[in-house]
Amino acid sequence: MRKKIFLLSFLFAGILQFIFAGNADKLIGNQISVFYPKNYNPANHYPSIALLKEPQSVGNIPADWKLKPRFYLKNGKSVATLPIAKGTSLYGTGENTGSLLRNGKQVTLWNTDNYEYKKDGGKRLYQSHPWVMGVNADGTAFGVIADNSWKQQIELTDSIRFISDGPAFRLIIIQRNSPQEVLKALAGLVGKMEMPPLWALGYQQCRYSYVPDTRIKSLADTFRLKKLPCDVIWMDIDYMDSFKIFTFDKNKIPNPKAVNDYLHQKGFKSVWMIDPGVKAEKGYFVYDSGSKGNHWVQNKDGKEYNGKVWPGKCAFPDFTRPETRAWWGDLYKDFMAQGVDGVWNDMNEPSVFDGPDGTMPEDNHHRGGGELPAGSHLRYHNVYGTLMVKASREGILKANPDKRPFILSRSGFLGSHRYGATWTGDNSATEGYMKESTPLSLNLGLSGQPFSGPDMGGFTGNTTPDLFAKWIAMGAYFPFMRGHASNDANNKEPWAFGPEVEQVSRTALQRRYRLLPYLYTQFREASVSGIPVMQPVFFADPKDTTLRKEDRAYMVGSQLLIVPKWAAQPALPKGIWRSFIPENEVADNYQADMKVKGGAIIPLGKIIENTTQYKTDSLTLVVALDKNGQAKGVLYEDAGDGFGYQKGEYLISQFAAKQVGNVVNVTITPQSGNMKQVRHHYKVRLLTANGEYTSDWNAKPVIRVVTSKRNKK
Ligand code: NBV
Repeated sequence: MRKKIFLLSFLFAGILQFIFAGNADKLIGNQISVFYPKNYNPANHYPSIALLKEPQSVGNIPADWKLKPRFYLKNGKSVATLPIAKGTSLYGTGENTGSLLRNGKQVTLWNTDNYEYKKDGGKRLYQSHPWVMGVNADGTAFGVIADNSWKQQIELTDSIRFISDGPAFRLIIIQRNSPQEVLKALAGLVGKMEMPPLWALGYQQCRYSYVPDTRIKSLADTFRLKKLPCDVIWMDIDYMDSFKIFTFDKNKIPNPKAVNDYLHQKGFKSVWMIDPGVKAEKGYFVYDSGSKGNHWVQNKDGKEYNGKVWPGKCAFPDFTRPETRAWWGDLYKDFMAQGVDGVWNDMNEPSVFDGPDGTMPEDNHHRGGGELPAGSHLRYHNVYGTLMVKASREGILKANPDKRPFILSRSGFLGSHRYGATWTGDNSATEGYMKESTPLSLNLGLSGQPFSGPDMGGFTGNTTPDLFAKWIAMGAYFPFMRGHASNDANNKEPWAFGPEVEQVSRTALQRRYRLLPYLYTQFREASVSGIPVMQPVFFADPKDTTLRKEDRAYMVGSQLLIVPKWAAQPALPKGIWRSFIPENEVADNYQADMKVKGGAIIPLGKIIENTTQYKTDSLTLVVALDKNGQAKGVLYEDAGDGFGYQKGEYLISQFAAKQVGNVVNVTITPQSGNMKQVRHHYKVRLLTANGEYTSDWNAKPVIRVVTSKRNKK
């Protein structure tokens, strides 16, 4: 056996040496280069968890390549530095506290269960993205990946500096003409988000925890009774029997299938929590089968590692092992058969109550397998959650091969957006946390993860009516929109704060649901190009350096600007941006200002209560002309779930508006996809400097709006 292992590792080292052929710096794509330190040993990093595949040389680095890193060892740590020119704005570094602009910041990449972001001054949160994007003074941009999963720090003081506790690592550098192009190139390397089911874009209601079953049902009933749009109800840990994953507490949830059926009948989907810690209790089927398959992470002596989490003493699956990932994935079969729609992977940094620094010891042992070598927890800690979600996704897909999986994961790494969405952990009910949630999600988007959002309303502490109203009015446009509350906090459902805030919530939620045709189109865009759904304002004009810091206002796609009511004097892009308010809205003091870019057309749908009612048969096209009297827009449609869209069952329609004299013609042209087109009825709302003009509803492919006084609104 030993001989066999020796021969295999010899072969493995040989293959690696061949692949890395002297670790020479090289060009690996158009304006993308990889740089190696002299003492680089591929066995310490290969295969990369962040990258889709091992990059291949396409030639030598051009002689005029400017961004050259320096590698060195300092105080026993491996360092890589990239000098930056004056006027460079830095972004990315994943999930961070603080402002959108990262210049001057320090970040630790060591996934941490960071309650209220208080540990280590919030310098490390639940995820690690060894990635920095730089925008030069002239609007051109670059990006740097430190292809390294080991514990490390990013310092953005006088230069970009990655400092690792692990062995020397390589850097991949992308150069492009704009930040958007950098993100497309990043997506080419680390992959894109898969299209989520449409229901995951709806409003989601969570609490730690909605139990028993009667409470879940009455929660669902109240949403419908009050006509507050909502798609998803979330079940937190208390549904489990003694916190044992893949079980249900018989007293609280005697019939999980019946609960899910009830929710489905009312047009809801359900998401249920699954943590990585498995109660170490003989006779519990997950622990027994895990022990039989030898699936647990080991301590440094090669024995089963145990640590304390919710169920007490737990064992932890070693997700570096392909056999363990397959076993874990198969556990979802019976679970999903209960009618579960989505899964919430929490505590997967992993969080261990009695472990050093709240996690596993760094010298714990992961056995690896397949291409992944055995290694210490110091090497695999930051990717533990990512490998867990990968295994969850594969298992859920196997259980329900015709449905798009939806998984929410707390922990993540650069590239984890390939497997699931995320939220920004345990925030608190204060205005500070509310404001911070925008740069948090923006920087996740600038680090490859387009599907994120905060615990809306704030997780810990009691939320005041005013804070809830402010938060729901600004959060209605985030890619992921879920209200959540800790077990000791007040009720935080939209009706819990009295009739005024309930109406503010209804308006905000109706806005989100009316925007779904546009929002879903942005998700499609992110899934094909890597451009984030939620974008910083400076994306509207990367050359305008006055926009670089703005992180109160934000954009959804490139055509819609959101300015929260509370954002005083935000820096906004120059040019034409026209505000609009959806028809028949009840006015209040909280709703955000929605601005359409001059030259853009935004499709709005009808007011619905959940996405099972989603139809694109009646669309309102909100048109803002550019200075040449023209505008364009896109609509992406598909079945909202399943994989037919990958075989062409989708429809992309183009909208184009053109002004000739006092007439604006809006033309709708199917562009690609072979999904049967529903007969669309359109109404145009033309926003101009002199007010608004509307057309009647009709189904013609060209809609005429006459900008005469008669139909001016
Ligand atoms: O499962 C309970 C909570 C959950 O509600 C929260 O969203 C997670 O971030 N979970 C953490 C564990 C305990 C939090 C105190």
